[in-house]
Amino acid sequence: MRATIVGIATGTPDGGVAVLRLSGPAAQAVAKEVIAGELPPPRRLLRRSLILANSQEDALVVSMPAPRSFTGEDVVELHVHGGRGNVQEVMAALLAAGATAAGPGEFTRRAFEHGRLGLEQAEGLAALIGAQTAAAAAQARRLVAGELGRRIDAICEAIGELRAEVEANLDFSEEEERIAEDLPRWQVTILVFLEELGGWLRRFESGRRAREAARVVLAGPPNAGKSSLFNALLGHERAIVAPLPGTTRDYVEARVAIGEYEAVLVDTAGLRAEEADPVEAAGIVRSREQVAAADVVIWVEGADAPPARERPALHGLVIEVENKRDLGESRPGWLGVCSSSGDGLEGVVEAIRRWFVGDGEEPWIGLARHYERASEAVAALTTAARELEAAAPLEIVAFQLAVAERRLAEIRGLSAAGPVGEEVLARIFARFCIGK
Ligand SMILES: Nc1nc2c(ncn2[C@@H]2O[C@H](COP(=O)(O)OP(=O)(O)O)[C@@H](O)[C@H]2O)c(=O)[nH]1
Ligand SMILES: [Mg+2]
Repeated sequence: MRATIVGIATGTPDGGVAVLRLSGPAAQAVAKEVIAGELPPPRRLLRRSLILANSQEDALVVSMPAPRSFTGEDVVELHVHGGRGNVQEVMAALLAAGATAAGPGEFTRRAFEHGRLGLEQAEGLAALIGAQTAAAAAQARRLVAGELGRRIDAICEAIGELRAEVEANLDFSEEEERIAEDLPRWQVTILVFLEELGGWLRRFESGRRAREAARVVLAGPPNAGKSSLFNALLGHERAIVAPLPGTTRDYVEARVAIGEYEAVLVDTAGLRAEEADPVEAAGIVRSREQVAAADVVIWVEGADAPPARERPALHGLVIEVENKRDLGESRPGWLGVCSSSGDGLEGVVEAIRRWFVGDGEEPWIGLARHYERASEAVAALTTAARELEAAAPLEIVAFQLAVAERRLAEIRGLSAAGPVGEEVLARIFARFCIGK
């Protein structure tokens, strides 16, 4: 019989309340052993005393019998007072009653094994627990809710239908005419699949951006007001501002919220050609490195200065900002700001935000594994389309369609499509905390 596991389900045992969760065939028996009195009826949270080694603990207990529980097994949750000492004592009582301590991700893994969750939903849970921003959490919740899973099921079914049709023609390969009739329709169908999957890959990419912090580098000539703009965006004086050119010697970075997203803002030493002292020169080398690694470059020049003579090749999203607009305007078309008063700052924030939202399609969470499998499905479908075009044997076309189906099904971890290897599962669930 499978072990009945117990884990602390709340993030920290030092909260006001801690939740211990039992899952497995003996969950109810183990709980009964510790509770004075009856186990509450299913799905009702009732107050019970727990008998501990030297005292009693006042708890709220809920029982969720299989299969309608998170893991698909019998589950009992005990809500007890928080605090390490108390939680350890309750834990000890449950272990003494026959439960085994859960490993990282073991509850979620059981949920996956009992078909309560697709693998991508399990990964979504890990992402939700690890989400550092509201945007990341929102995406993770959608993954957990099964949005991607439903689309995968739908497209796999459609690819499967096409494959069945192609396979049905395998035996009639001499009937060239019939196949010639179906061919254009098959090709169009594959193109529709490719378009859909191409959209997924784009949305995975914007999802990745939304979850990560963008590296936003402020660069430009000395004295343009880069450090002033950096401080203004941060809302406090972090970088040194001075009227002397060459004040910022090394780069300075800080995290800043960009609406619901997050950015690492980097202030750099001004770029100038004319010779600087060795320290400033070293700073300039670093500035160039920062610019090269940037997702977004905010190129700053001051309204009181002539156009910069030196401007490195910029890539990524480039935002041209003219600072010191209180002193005039000499670069029409640039975003104008006045770092000293804060005028125009919202425009800069909005421009950075565009890096995250991209072309407006709603971003999806796409973990690296999802992106890889979907890309492999795209490659297989592309090959299938090319082979149809080249009048290759239909077996080969059907094979490529099957590969595409299998790659997509692997995102969900479905065993019908050939089980996802133990190694992959172990890697995914090892990332969880204990108790999840
Ligand atoms: N009038 C005006 N002066 C500014 C503004 N922003 C910065 N400065 C001044 O420009 C000088 C250089 O600023 P700083 O932020 O150190 O420039 P950096 O070398 O590009 O980092 C300082 O004397 C700032 O007070 C602005 O919006 N208006
Ligand atoms: Mg500076």
